[in-house]
Amino acid sequence: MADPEYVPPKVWIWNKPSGGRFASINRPIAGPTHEKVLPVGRHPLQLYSLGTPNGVKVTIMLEELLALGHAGAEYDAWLIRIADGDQFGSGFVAVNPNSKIPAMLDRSGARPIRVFESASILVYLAEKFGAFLPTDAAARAECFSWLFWQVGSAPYLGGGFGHFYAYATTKIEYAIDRFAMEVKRQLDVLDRRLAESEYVAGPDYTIADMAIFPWYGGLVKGWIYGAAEFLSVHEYRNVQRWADRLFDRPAVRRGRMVNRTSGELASQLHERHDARDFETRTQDKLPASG
Ligand SMILES: N[C@@H](CCC(=O)N[C@@H](CS)C(=O)NCC(=O)O)C(=O)O
Repeated sequence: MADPEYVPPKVWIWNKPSGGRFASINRPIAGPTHEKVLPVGRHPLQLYSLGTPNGVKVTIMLEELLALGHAGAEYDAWLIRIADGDQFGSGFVAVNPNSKIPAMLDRSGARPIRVFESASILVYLAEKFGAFLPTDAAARAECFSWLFWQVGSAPYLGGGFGHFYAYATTKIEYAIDRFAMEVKRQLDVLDRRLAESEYVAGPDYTIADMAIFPWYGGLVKGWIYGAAEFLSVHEYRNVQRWADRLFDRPAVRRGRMVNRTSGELASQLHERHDARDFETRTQDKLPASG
């Protein structure tokens, strides 16, 4: 139930931290908070990101493109620590005025091209390399429909369910019920689709799968929010089958390691500048920093 004591004032003002896990980075204004130039590596693509579900969509795509032999998809992945406010540095804001990871610079042409919003980056890369996006009109439309289904749905999962179930300082039954209901409905949408189709957009693996997997695959595998039991995710058998299949792909496994800062040290590759980094530069292989 809503807090009976709280009566919203006539005009909302920012006079206290929002509370919850991300209180230190939440603010009601955009723009940079400090000057900071972004690093640039030697590869055509520069990625500024973190290994969250939104970040992982892009690193999976880049690893898949490289696995297909697209050398032009070589990339430097730089770590943006959002809990430290790196997304508010002037260099980052110039690449993404929305101050959220992931953000990418394509430096392969005469002038750098900035791309932000994870789905936009997926479409950009799919078009640039002619991969993981069907060309047939009907199949392409289906792929975009599911891709944008993810874009519209995941905020209910992350900002709604995940926030109130896992991060909020108080457990509000009304909010958790509302978003658990919606997330279970979304899982059922996906489960029914995957009962009739091998991959989300049809018989082929596409950017729609790459976008949906880190969120909904992560949820049914218990990787995000620790809510597998609460949401009875075992019920979504087709989503489970699909998630297992994606997780079997070496590029997906590599993509999940890039810019990752939690979990087993061997699974964390904070920055990726070379394909060999997966073997030599995971956190278990680097000297512990003071
Ligand atoms: N719709 C955006 C969402 C990106 C997003 O929410 N990124 C989060 C991490 S997963 C972030 O950077 N948060 C930092 C902040 O809110 O200050 C996308 O898909 O790229």
